[in-house]
Amino acid sequence: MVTKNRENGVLEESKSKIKLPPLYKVMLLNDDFTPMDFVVMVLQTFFFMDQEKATQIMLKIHTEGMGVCGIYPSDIAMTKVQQVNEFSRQNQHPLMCVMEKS
Ligand code: TYC
Repeated sequence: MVTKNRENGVLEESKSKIKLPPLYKVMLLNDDFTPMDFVVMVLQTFFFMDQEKATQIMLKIHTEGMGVCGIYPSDIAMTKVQQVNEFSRQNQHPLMCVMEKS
């Protein structure tokens, strides 16, 4: 972008001032009780993964303790967290979905 320097009025090339929105990782935490097929279904339903990808991510969470399901702007990330946690509670599972600044 070309802007005028405040001090000397000279036109200068400067970095773009356009700010990208902050992004958040939406993650699932492992627990000992939620069935694996429920987690796979959550990943397919709320994060639009196919069966293979969902199974791969579920197993990663199961072995490593947590895993990233997607990266979104804050309002979308908050909605995903709310929807997944509400859905898990409705189905009597302790599955936890959380978000963290990316
Ligand atoms: N650990 C669970 C089990 O053995 C499966 C599981 C995977 C639970 C991922 C939560 O985010 C999770 N049934």
